[in-house]
Amino acid sequence: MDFIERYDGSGLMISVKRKIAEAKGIQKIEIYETESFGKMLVIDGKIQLTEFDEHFYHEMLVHVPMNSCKRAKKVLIIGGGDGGALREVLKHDIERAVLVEIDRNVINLCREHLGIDCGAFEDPRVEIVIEDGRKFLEHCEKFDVIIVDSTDPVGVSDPLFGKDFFELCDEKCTVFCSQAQSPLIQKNYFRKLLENSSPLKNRAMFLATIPTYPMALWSFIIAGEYDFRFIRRNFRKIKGKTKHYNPEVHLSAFMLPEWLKKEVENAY
Ligand code: AG3
Repeated sequence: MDFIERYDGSGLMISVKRKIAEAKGIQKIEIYETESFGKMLVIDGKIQLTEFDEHFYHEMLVHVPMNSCKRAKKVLIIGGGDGGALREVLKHDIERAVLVEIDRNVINLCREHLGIDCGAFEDPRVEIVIEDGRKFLEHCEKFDVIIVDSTDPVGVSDPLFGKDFFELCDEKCTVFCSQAQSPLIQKNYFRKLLENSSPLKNRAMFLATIPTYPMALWSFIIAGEYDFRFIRRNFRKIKGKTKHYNPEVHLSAFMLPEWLKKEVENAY
């Protein structure tokens, strides 16, 4: 059987052996066993991760901001119900990680059938909150780092790409990082994000290759008081290994090609 995700006149086909699990609540969640990429998580028809390349994404989303902090003890993850980002956050010497996920089905299904959290949900430093991330920000304390691991900016994730959301994030953390969609396709998502995230201080963009995401080139936004002088010191202290991230990859991710540099500069 072939699974196909289509976007803007193109798409990606992945051969699947079987569907392992499915849940329908505020979103349709499916977990598949694929022919070549291990298990795959799909939400509302869109590929969220495969075991083959989820490290590329989660390690960049987490270690780029975490390793750029002078001190990161309290971390907030918005979204990320599969537990991949949480697993990476826990490799750092933190005191507390709060994961705010709007859809409890994502956590339950992934914990039972996917397992990429590697026990992260049971860690005593972790607190899980089932709530809309934007609403949570209105009443939460300040965090050292906020990481946004969302789906595309439609449906339940739409509020996580609004100007008021970025304003709140700017207030509620020292360092901010969010996944920022493909800079090559579905450009309306990307442009909206560039426009609305302008309230963030020191905003910068970085890139990673994620083969199973639209057009394989993915972007991220970092903002706040990040400082690359801490990268190597923090990297040495990470517990457990990384499969993709290292300090060289971290720095090179900020080298934007000319076409993208222009686009980002124009949006600033
Ligand atoms: N969320 C960002 C991936 C979105 C991919 N979009 C798509 N396939 N249309 C990843 C969540 C994994 N924790």
